[in-house]
Amino acid sequence: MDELDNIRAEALAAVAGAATLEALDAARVAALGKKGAISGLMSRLGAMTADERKAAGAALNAVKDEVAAAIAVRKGELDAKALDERLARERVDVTLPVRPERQGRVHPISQVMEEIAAIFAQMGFAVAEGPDIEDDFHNFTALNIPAEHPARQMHDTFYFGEKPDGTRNLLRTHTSPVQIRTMLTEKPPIRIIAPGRTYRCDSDMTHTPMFHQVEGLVIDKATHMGHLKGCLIEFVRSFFEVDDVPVRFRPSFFPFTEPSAEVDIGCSREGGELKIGYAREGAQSENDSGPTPTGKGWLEILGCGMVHPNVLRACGIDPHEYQGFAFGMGVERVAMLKYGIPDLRTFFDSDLRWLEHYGFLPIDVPTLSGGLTR
Ligand code: 2NM
Repeated sequence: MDELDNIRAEALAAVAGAATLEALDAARVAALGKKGAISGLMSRLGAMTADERKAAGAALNAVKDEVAAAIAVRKGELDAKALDERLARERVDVTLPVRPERQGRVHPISQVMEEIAAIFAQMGFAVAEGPDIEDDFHNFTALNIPAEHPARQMHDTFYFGEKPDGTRNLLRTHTSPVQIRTMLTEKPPIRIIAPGRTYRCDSDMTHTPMFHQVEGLVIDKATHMGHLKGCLIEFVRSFFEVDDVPVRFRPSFFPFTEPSAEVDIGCSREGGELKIGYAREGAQSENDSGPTPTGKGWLEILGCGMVHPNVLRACGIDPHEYQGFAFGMGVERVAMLKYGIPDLRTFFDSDLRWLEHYGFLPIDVPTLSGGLTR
């Protein structure tokens, strides 16, 4: 079988000499393809005697396997070479400065959370964080939300599957479980804000299944409603950067606070443009039902209240020794009001042109001394 030796040597040389993946494939077709050299020899087996065929067939198969193995090895080498070349070709120098037209933007949600944190940091609040995946106790039970409460229903809360013990985890529906965890692990006095993602099974023009909240908590021996009012009025004026913005506390209800209130800020509308605070001239008659085409109205921006004694007790804090206040706000909502963003859903579109318009430059880090926004 000199002929087979020649074919073997030729095929192995062609494989070893293949400089590209295309050349290697051509060598494979020439040796092993349907019309290739080895197939050519195979087709001659039929004309042999049984003994001849057995010996020749085995020899052919051995060469076939050897050539196939050589092709696999060479393919590995060529693939590695191609990858090295591609990595070299696509190399970028990440230390080069960003071109101005390529400058990234800080998302308004990130910017507004930083602004809120800067204001509360100035007032002595620390930032606390917790898991997005929570359990029933931290998200509901400890917050004085009873088992029959509608917030616990499937259609408001994203639940995970049942665990072996029969309980189900959930995506937190507010950042309040962070406050619960803080009260359980830290001794008063407590002064924290809890910014983060929250989830509710709700999706329409004004609701997204994931949204952001900043909540706050103050616990001390003699904290009272006057502290709550002073703290939140100060926050609202700093945040909207309007010194004389009217603020109103309207009685409300939450299971986790008593008494509870909602905070409204005064606004006016002139020529379709919503303005936080009252216009100095030409403002129309007082109107309690919200902004009107022209004139004054109220916008709800926060919920708050004195922490319910049941919540303190659930966290091992004696309500006869300590009391405090808590508050919560939707970040998307206050961002829309402050920066005139008309459509909630656009926050989550990842539209670069929108980001270029509403986003912030990374150097515009909010600080109170530098002005929250420039
Ligand atoms: C709000 C409104 C009012 C609140 C209460 C608590 C806790 F854990 F201390 F009980 N955390 N957050 C609270 C109170 C949240 O959001 C609209």
